[in-house]
Order: sequence, then structure tokens, then C-alpha cells
Amino acid sequence: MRLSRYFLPVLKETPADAQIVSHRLMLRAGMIKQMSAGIYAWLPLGFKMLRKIENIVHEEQIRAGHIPVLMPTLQSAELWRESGRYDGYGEEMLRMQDRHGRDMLFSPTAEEMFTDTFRSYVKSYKDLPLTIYQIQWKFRDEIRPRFGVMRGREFLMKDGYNFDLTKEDALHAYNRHLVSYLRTYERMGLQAIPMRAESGPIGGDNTHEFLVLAETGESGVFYDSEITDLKFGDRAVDYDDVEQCQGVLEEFTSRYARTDDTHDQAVFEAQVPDERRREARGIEVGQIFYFGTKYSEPMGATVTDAEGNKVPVHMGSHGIGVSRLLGALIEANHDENGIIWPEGVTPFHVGIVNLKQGDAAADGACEDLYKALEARGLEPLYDDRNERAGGKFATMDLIGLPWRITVGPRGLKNGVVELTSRRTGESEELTPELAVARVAEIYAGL
Ligand code: P5A
Repeated sequence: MRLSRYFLPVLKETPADAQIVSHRLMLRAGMIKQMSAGIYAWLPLGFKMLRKIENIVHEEQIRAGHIPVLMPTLQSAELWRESGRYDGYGEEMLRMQDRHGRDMLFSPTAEEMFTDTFRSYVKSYKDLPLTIYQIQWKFRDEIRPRFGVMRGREFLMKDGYNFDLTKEDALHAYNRHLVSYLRTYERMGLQAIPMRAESGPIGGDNTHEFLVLAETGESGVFYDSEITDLKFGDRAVDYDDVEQCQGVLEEFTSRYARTDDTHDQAVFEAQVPDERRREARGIEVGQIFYFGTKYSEPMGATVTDAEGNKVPVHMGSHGIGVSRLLGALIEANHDENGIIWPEGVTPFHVGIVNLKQGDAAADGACEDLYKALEARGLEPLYDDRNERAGGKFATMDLIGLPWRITVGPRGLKNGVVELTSRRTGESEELTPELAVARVAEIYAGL
């Protein structure tokens, strides 16, 4: 992409009403625009990142054997009356009527729609297990939408639902999700700690939330420091292997980790030696639930078992805050000059800064670099504007591409360009060919 032809409305001033760094940087980097409280337009750079995060989530869901679908955002209230949740859900649900006076709502979550879809088609235990999921917009009329996309009213969620014959099978689905979530967050360069949590309006008594540690997190967290040493790494997990998934779950959840809602000081002190006790704040980037027959029973989602009995299926649901993850990623990766995207999720792989637009040698070298990077399957962002070098560097730093190649007439006289790491600020002079090869090597396998 050439910056002169892109739509990147960066802001010079720091927006006054944005309280946390990720919100400020998303506004300044031209990623989002607030349309009303807690509702955002996704501008090109923000939209590109949202798609990247979505892609990773899809890939990891599919790897775990889950099947993507897409449900509508608007639902009939009827289904929620059947499950018994319509009246109790409260003010967070955006309710409306269509022209015929029928009660409708904008989906805050979709247990009912998935249960209804399941009961319409699946009748036999032979078709189980089944996990279907979507990545779709949700609306929750939060009383205090804040921190930008972190706590929006409209937000993008990956929501999945498992249907199993027995509790035991459904608990495997729960464990499988926990394992696949660990892998998903780690691919984004995030460490998300799974913690036992409260289930709230979703229901059930078995639930974990995933927290990314950050000063601006909304939850207080108490944990054993050993948990942050755990890495999922590149272990090959067979998601059908019950014992293996159980093993990973135990490894990651056996050490003490609680949010302030469920924190028991005495247990914390008894389980964790003094020097390993940590208190921090965390951003909830996902939550998984097992709630048995809470929806299948009232809604009649039953299958015939091997003995010919009709039994309600055991279910759970699992959510990832896809749009919130953008905020979490920035909270975890920034400095005073802007965002620092991890190489695994970045809107462009490398920036090209032309120090002297209009200089034949510099323009030519930038064009050659651009083509050579594209030929390697990389996506460069070329700042080809007629701007001062300082302004170009400031924009690149703000939008946070992990690598920058700087091209100027002086370097070119010696046959070199400069390759700079956004994270360390370290630069290296290389021939253009070597710079391309180096960047290609960095991204190989990501
Ligand atoms: C699980 C999927 C559920 O809704 N039903 C379907 C279950 N879980 S949850 O914990 O309530 O939400 C899942 C994740 O969505 C993100 N999230 C939000 N993101 C931005 N703004 C919000 N207002 C918001 N509310 C929830 C969180 O990451 C949460 O873990």
C-alpha cells in the first residue's frame, strides 16, 4: 500500500476524553472513530487489524475441530422467552419492536439461537459431538461504555457452542476450548491466564475467564508467579485426545490464579509461597462455560441415545472478545511514541520511508524494495508522501509496524538502506537486497 493513496487519518493531538493508552493510540493512529457512546466505525487500519485477529481466531477454532457459521444479529424475543432469559437479562439487552409489533432484540450472546438451530436438525446421538461457532457483532447496552473498544456497546465476539451426549463429553469440549484459547492468545503474542470465574447471566458453575495482565485491566488478579512462566509453545495437541487436553488444562490451571470476585485470601496464602504471590490487574479477553442442560431442557434440544431414550444434550459456550483484543494487544505493546505490533499480528509487515521524495535514486530504490517485498509475499506500507522525514518517522512509530526500511540519497550512494526495529529502535545498514531477505526471514513461518 502506498500511503499517498491510503486512508490513514492520524491525529496529532491526544484526544482529551480517552483515558487509557490503547484508546488514545487507536484514535490517534486512525484505527477507529467513535460514532456514539461505545459504538465505533472501523477505519482501514483498525479494520485490517480486526480481520487479522479474526483470521487467527478462525484458524485456531478450525484446528480444534469447530465449525464456523453465521447467525443474524437481530433475534426474536420468542426464543429468549422459551429459555426463560428474556425478562431476567435486564437493561443490557437492546430491545425493539418491528413494524408488526413483534418483540425483537440485538443479540448480546447467542445460546438461544444456537440451541434452536441444533434442535431443528440434530436428532441422534450419532451426530454428536458438535461444536459450532461464529464471529459476529454483539450489542450490550453497557451502563458505562469506556476505554474505547475494551468495553464497547457494539463489539465483535467469537462465540461457540458445544452439544454433547454426556456431561463427560461436554467437559472434554470445555477442556478442548481452554487449550485452543491458550494457543490462540499465544499466537498473538499475548499471555492470557485462565482463571476460575463467576458465570453471571450465561449460567452454569464451571467457568474460566482468560486475563491478559495490564495496568489498565478492569479485574483485580491474584496469582502464583509460576503461572506466567508457562508457555503453550509449539506442542502438538490432538484435540480429540481427552487425556491430553485434560493434562494441558491441569498444567495451566493447577497454580493459584483468581480474580478479585473469587479471591480467597486465606487460600492464596496457604497455596502460594510469599515470594511467588502477585497482585495485578487484567483484561478479560475470553471466557468459557459449561452449563449442562440449562438451555437444552427448556428449549427441547434432545437427541435419542443408544438405548432409544430422548435426552437433553449437555452444552457449553465459549467467547473471545475479538474487538477487545485489539485494545489488549496495544495495552501490552506500546511505548511513548505509539503502538508496537507483534510480528504475528501487524497490519503491514514493514514500512518503507523515503527520505527524499522526488529524488530519482530514492524513488527508484523504494519502488524496487516495494516490489521485491511483495514478491516475497509480504505487505509493505510505503510512505511516498511529500513530507518531512520527521513526520514520516512519527507516523510509522505511531502506527507501530514492527520493521521500517529507511531509504535516502546519502545511503544509496554507498549502496545501503537502513533496517530499523520498532521495538528496540536498533538500526542496521544493509544493501536493499539483504534488507528484503532479512525481513522475509523474520516473517518466515509466522
Ligand atoms: C460465551 C460466548 C458469553 O457471552 N456466551 C457466548 C458467552 N461470554 S462473555 O464472557 O459474556 O463474553 C465473551 C467475551 O466477550 C468480550 N466482551 C466484550 N468486549 C468488548 N466490549 C464489551 N462490552 C464486552 N463484553 C464482553 C470479553 O472478552 C468476554 O470475555
